[in-house]
Amino acid sequence: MKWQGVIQQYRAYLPFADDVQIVTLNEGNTPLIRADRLAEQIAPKAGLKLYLKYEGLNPTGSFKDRGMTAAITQAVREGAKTVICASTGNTAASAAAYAARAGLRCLVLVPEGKIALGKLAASLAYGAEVISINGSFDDGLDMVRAIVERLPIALVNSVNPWRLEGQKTGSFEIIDQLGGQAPDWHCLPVGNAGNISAYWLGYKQYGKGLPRILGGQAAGSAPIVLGHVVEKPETLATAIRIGNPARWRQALEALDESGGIITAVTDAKILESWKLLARLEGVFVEPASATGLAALKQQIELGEIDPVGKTAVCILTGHGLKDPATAVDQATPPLTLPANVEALEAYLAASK
Ligand code: AN7
Repeated sequence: MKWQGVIQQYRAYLPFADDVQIVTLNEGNTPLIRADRLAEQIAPKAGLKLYLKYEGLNPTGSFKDRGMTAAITQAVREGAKTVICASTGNTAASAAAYAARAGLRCLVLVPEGKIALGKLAASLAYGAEVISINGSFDDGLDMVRAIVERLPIALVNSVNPWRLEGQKTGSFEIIDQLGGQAPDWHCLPVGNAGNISAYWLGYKQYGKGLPRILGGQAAGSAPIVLGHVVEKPETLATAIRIGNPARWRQALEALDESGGIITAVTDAKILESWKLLARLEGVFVEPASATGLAALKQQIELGEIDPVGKTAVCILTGHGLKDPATAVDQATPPLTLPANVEALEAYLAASK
């Protein structure tokens, strides 16, 4: 059957009215890529079956589109004319795109100077009203939660339950792509904790086995690991620069019920895994998206996870082109040569 987005594909598992008008960009159906070179790097000779769920290949370049098709579909159903969210960037771009498609006004609040360029560019291109606040994502979330109490505006952050409904289709897809069974480990970055909560809902609902969940937080923004709010979250992985996750309680439930682990990884380790993904497997992601892999690598090194014969899926939440500045900062600058073949030949001779 032709793929027409996650609502159409998994309709039987979603609580939409029969006659709902679906707002979709044909999101989902992202590749689950076997990564043998990477597996050998992080767990030599262990026979680890490692898979990468490349969510950066969704229509707006991040996993957020799965939940956004659901949230915008339901907002339209309920008669909304305006939607709003706070965002570190990806939710903003996704909300802006689906709102454009549905003909809704869209406002997005982003932390000033802490949103990656690709996310800002996309949100503006889709015609959202982008509002920069001199505060964190958490401050923005407080603001949008308060404004929807006062004005008839639909909130499309993952505190909106429809976001989780759409997002949980990621679990269904992984199980389908693995031939009908769940992996042993499901590894992902944790920011506002919508994704971890949604995946766990999905695995439980599908009834085809349960993985253990491994959540990674950036060390400078690790409230769930620390057990307290982080007032001034910091990390180079700006997508997950969040100090007070809205779905904190549900994340703890997912971790507890699955026998899972939540751990903090340093920015250096996030970048290390980000580089391994690109250089060993040709998969370019934004830094936050490497946090699940960094957590897995770290827990294997610490002896907390035994990789032998296991199947692990790492959720790669956003595309590398979201954050071109970090990619360029991390690289050696390109070489400059005169425009002739002799110069190129001389370079190759010297660099053998
Ligand atoms: C690439 O866009 O919170 O734990 O406002 O963009 O469900 O929050 C983004 C989060 C991981 C964390 N990876 O997911 C936002 C926002 C990427 C992200 C996360 C985000 P949640």
